Amino acid sequence: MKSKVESAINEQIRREEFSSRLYLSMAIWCECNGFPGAAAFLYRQSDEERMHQLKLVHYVNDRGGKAVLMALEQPEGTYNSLLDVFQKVMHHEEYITSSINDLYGVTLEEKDYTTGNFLQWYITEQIEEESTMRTILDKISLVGTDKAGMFHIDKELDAMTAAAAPIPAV
Ligand code: OFO
Repeated sequence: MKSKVESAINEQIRREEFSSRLYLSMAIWCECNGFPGAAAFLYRQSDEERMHQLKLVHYVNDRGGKAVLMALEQPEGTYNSLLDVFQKVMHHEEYITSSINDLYGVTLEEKDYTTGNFLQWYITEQIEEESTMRTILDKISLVGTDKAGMFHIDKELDAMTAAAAPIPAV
């Protein structure tokens, strides 16, 4: 594996690991602030990000490179509201999408089409995740500060999480 591709993947491993910690931190805030459904959703999302990280780790190692873990910044632990949480989730997912696109760009520059092909999974995953997060964010924005509406959304997030397919082992 070319070193430029290897280090770009290692950067992405760091981002996915940070995503997992960020969503874990958000889940903790939700759990402590009366949103058990949102907490369940974000705990699961944190696990998903860990799976995204591991998938990259195995890929680099299987292709003759070496996955490297890097230092991570401390994720934000305090949020103003559930709206604030999901606005930040959305913003973060948009950032991840653009980082995956940049990584894909590196594989094209380096003519590493095998890795480019592997990254298609992440490109598709980002489309799905952005769409899910946008739907949740729209609903939260719609209810504003209405407590009954917020309660209902939290229940919906709980049901959504319970119905979600198990996270595949990688
Ligand atoms: Fe949606 O963040 Fe991982 O890839």
